[in-house]
Amino acid sequence: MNQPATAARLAQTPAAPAYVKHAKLKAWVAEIAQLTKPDRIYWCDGSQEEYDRLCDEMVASGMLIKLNPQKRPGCFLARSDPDDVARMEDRTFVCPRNQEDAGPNNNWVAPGEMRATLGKLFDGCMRGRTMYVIPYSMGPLGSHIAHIGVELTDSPYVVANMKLMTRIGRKVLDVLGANGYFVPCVHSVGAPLAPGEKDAVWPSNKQNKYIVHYPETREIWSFGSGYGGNALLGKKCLALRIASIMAKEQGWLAEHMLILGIETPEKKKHYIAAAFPSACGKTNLAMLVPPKAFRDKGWKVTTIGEDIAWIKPHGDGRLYAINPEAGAFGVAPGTSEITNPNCLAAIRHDTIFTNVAMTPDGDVWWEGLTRVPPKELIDWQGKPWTPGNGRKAAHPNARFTMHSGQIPCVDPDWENPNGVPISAFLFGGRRATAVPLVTEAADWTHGVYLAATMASETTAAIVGQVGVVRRDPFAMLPFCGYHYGDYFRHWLEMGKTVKHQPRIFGVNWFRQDAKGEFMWPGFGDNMRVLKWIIERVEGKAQAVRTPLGLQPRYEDLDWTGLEGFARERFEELTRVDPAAWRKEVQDHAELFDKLKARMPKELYDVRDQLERAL
Ligand code: O2Y
Ligand code: MN
Repeated sequence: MNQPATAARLAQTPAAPAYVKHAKLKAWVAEIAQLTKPDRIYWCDGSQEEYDRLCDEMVASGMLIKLNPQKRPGCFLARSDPDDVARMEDRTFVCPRNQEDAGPNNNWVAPGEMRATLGKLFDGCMRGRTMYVIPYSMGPLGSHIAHIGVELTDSPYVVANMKLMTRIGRKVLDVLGANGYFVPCVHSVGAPLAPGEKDAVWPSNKQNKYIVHYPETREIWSFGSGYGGNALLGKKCLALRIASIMAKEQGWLAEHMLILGIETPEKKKHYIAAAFPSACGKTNLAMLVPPKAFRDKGWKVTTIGEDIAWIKPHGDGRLYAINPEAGAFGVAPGTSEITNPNCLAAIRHDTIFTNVAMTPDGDVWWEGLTRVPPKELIDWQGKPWTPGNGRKAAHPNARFTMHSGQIPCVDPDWENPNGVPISAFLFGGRRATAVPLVTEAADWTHGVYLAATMASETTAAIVGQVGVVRRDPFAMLPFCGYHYGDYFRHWLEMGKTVKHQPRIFGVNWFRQDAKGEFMWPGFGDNMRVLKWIIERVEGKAQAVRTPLGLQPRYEDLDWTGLEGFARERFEELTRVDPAAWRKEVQDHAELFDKLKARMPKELYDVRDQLERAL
């Protein structure tokens, strides 16, 4: 990697704290400061005092609102600019030298051209602001699966969120030492301040937004947005796009997956990693509360992570996973005592809310939190709101940021540096039609096919159309940092590296009946499907062969507590409609066609078999 370390640069390095021993890091910070020209440089130590001070400063500047300490102790509300409310896929670029390497799944601009564009935008972009240096670890400190990044940002909101969601500060520099490797990340809201100019409450750049990744040098540059995945560069940019590239080179997997633990009544512990596209209920599944009848029998669910998994082969022939994050940036709307009580308990305190509504007594509210909305609210844009006025009180992509340690059902091993062994992979999307409740792949290659061809209806987590079915292989469409064909091949190869391959399953909680109603209750009742999956892994449950793979019969699921669920409804929910599937398989062919320059032949073979079976 290209980290400059010339004597001249070092001579110009602004004073870094004495504990910073890494000469290349200091030189790089100086270099970026020379370009961006901040008024001040601040090295984050990661302490609680530092977090409290920054939050106080943001309250003073109006960027944060302190919520009622009786109702939400340690909580704050941020309201973003209405133009800066979600990830922007059309402004996200992966720029390897060779365009083919980015694949048709990424926006590409030649790196030289992109550097020229960004060079101009970043020149002086931090004037009037502080540049914060955030050393951060993705993964438990010192874990052999973890990696270190350093984000330079002019947003104190980013620092506060990174403190909750990753491990930041001095302890990271201790692990980095004098020569350790770090991923360099530069972020600016792109709103320099002239002397005496009043700052915006949520500074951003309306004209220019860029989220850029350079694979060869593993650099991340983000300009113009202060929101979520665009600005918290450890998350989608490092932990998925750059990490997916590193994982391919180094023989591991960086995936858009939650990780949950399941303890059986026999006290056997299993871990499942599950990939779903954005805002498909991953947080709810990761923190699932089993139905009472299951809890009474001794089934327990625990959370390792709710968005990202880094997975490595282990000497015992299994795949082990860590959650590289230490907190969540979860979607608030729809989160309630009924859908996710664990999450609601986690965000009672010490949480940053973004773009939710505020009650007159300084608490928060969003659509779905309560059945009946409060009589009056201040909406996510700071305007008075009353029920029935035709506007949403919270933005559909409103978020909470909280530390994973606050989740009541967090797994005791959530910070285990060695990770946890994975028994099964789940791949799911939001599909109103065609896709059955659960299907087990016949083998690893078939499982890779199932994941490669998954699709989902889009939601508010991204800017653009909502409710359109799009192919989202492995739920990685916005996050795979290289050509999807190479990515599928990497998955096929990874299967060969482990003796004990996790089983692979496809799920769909969102199938609808002819009246447009969801056929499956979802939420805690998903435990019934998870139980079948665990029993398949343990060789205890039956399944029937269908053209799509193996499926449970009605009698293979445990219906205790849901006896009213009719056999006919289950059969409809798991039905394979050959006509719909012939169309699906055609869509698969179209996807493969777009990727054909690098598609593995094995997946064409599975497609042909599926076509014949139908
Ligand atoms: O809107 C954003 O920037 C957040 S996107 C996000 C946040 C947390 C978890 N997943 C996602 C996603 O889009 O997959
Ligand atoms: Mn996600």
